Amino acid sequence: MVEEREARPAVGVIMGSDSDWPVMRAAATALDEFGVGYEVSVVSAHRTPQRMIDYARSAEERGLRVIIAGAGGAAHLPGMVASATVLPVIGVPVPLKHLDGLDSLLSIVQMPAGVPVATVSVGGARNAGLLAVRMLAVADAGLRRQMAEFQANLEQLVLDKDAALQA
Ligand code: RP5
Repeated sequence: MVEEREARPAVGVIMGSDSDWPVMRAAATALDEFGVGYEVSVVSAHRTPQRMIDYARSAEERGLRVIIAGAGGAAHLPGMVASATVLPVIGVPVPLKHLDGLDSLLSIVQMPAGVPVATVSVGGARNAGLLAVRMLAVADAGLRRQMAEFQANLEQLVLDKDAALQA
């Protein structure tokens, strides 16, 4: 069940390039499933550094509560954004055609102590969306109920598949 929420987006979904969108849209889909408002922007650590800093510094006062940041290759966006905001940042390593996303993963996950980024799997944008929902659910009983329902459905799906296998 999706409930009505505040009009201002709670989640910022950003990515280093519009070429990341085919991977990153799964985060937006997950947020849609829970009725969580979000904004989507291309913000590049290397090509638009000032825009990245402005985005991170203004995020909290604009009402964002969580930032999902995806990037590929030398994927510095999630870590740099985390360094310029107090909001939780979830990093999505986007796989490019070389190195299978291992470069993206290592660029995002190996943060220095003091500047955390919650890194999901390579291409794991759906889990980034779901993790953002869980973060928001800490202070939102309605979202917690939705998440419990989602998990129960997930379990039922596996049980149904197993039953089909046994038949
Ligand atoms: C990164 O460079 C972006 O996040 C993207 O994954 C990668 C390639 O960008 P494009 O050359 O496709 O714009 O910063």
